[in-house]
Amino acid sequence: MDFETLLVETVNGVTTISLNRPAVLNAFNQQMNRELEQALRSAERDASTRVVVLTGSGRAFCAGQDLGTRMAMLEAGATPHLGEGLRRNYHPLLRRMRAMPKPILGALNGVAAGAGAGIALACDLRVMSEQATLIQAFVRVGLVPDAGNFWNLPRMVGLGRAFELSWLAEPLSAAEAVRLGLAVRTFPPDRFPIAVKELAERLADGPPALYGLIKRGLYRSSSLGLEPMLQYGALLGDAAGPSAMRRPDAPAVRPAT
Ligand code: LHQ
Repeated sequence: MDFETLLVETVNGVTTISLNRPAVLNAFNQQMNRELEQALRSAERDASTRVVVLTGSGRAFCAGQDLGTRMAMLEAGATPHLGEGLRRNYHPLLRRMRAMPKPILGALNGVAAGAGAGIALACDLRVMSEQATLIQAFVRVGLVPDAGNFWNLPRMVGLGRAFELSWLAEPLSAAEAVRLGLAVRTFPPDRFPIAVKELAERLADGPPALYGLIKRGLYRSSSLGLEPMLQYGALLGDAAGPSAMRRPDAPAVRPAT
């Protein structure tokens, strides 16, 4: 499938989707929202994709909503409806990322701001180039955070840090992002592509059905109490045995003696 705003390639079970509007730091226009949703849908269906890497072309990951497009709309007399833009352009994308049973690795090669930070935090895990930053930029442009940030950010960093990041809108360094648990590893910029490839291929080598079940369990844990989560975990446990054995090259699962 060819896209105007994305580069997509699949190698060794890893589908890399690069946001590709580098002149505007990969800011989202409606077309990129739509194309990203399509690319994720086709990666989900594609049997040769075991892991998705989401990254950016050029020096940024994503600078959020394209403010140029937004200014042009305002100048043309359009009334800003943030909620409608979020419902139409971002929510389908965020739902698709959450529902996809395959791992999504966010490879933050550079700055992730506003809705770009929202999409980054909606990946299942993140690695960052040492020069990358995360910015909850919304208040700088008169907006409240969303595109998933309201849900993900406080769960990841706790309420105090979520207030600090959202109100002060300062760039958070990669090292600090790892310290707060927002990213799992940093790599020097010159090693970033190869380090991302190695990690993604390691994930692609893992048991896909188990990874999918673990993804469901971990996300469900954010909204369930202990007892329902124990029950849900047991259901996932039941599902895990046969699913683990579905992979032809998986070692045989033997009952514990
Ligand atoms: C951009 C952008 C950009 C267009 C840099 N758009 N061109 C959700 C849903 C619905 C509606 C509205 O909003 C939302 C939520 C949002 O995401 S609102 C947008 C939130 N994002 C921001 O506020 C970030 C705006 N950008 C920046 O603060 C800076 O560009 C950062 C800190 C990301 C990078 O700074 P620098 O490294 O100094 O780069 P730069 O500022 O020089 O930008 C390079 C070029 O990219 C420049 O164009 P030019 O033609 O002068 O080279 C910028 O105009 C363009 N650009 N962000 N969001």
